[in-house]
Amino acid sequence: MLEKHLDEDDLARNLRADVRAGLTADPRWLPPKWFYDARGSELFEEITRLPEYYPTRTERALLEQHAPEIARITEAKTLIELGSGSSEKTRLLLDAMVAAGTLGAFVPLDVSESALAAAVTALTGAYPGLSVHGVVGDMTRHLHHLPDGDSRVVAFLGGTLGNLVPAERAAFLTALRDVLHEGEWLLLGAALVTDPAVLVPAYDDAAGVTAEFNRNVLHVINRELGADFDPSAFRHVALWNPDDEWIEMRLRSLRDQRVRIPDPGLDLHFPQGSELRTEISAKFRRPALAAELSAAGFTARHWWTDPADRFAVTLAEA
Ligand code: AVJ
Repeated sequence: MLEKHLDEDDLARNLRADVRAGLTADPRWLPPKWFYDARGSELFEEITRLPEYYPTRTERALLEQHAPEIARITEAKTLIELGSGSSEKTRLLLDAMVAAGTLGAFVPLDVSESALAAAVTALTGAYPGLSVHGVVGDMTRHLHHLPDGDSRVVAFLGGTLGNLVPAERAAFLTALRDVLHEGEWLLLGAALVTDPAVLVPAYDDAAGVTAEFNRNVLHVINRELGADFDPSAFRHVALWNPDDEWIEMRLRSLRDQRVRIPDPGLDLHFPQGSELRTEISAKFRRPALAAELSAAGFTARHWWTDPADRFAVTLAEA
């Protein structure tokens, strides 16, 4: 079943506020959550299969290796997943937790209703004994709608924490800690700082799928707010920011152009070469991540990485 905390109105209101704030700022920016309409979620799934995009397969290998141990340590009765998307990798956790005999419920939460509905249907069929309860919501606003319980594990995979800037991460982790009881768990997937020669192509693939994904946010704004962006007049840019240790995705205007967004009534000028930041994807180091978790009231208890040290799965106790 699906529980909805985002309807079309709420979505448009929220997008309008973000567009007003981000596109009138200097430099211009937009939050990455607006990539994920039905098309954007499909493009992201395509990204996860690209040769250059190592995070998904690296994390999957880690989960394959360690899911039984994670199930044993946590004795999860309820698995919650934030930003669940297709929940494809999560099946490894579900298999292990069902096999351990503890799990009764799975609660995926995502902003994309289409991706979530497909996942809930597939998982309900694949796990007949399990209660699968999808929540359409925004993880930065709707944590209080998650079901209460005991022995809950919150999975936050894929490196999505890196989409938030440090202050947002602190607020988010603290809010998450607040809805958990002592002894419950956060299972966090985090991409690690690694060679920019590996990082940058992961966000600028040869087939141009990430470029399409990036431009998709302009299609979303056109559809939801009646704007007249010409997405083909913006070029995809991905770069490594060594000071902040994050990947930035930007859209660069290919020509001097104006864009009209009727509601909130913006008339925007994009000089040729001007940029709009659409995503940050922060990469982490172990001590700093442990410190962030600890500042939010979690204790990092376990840490697993791949041989190349590009991705970590960590288990933190509330
Ligand atoms: C889904 C947020 C983890 O930051 O790597 C993939 C999104 N952006 N390619 C990431 C993304 C460009 C992805 N996350």
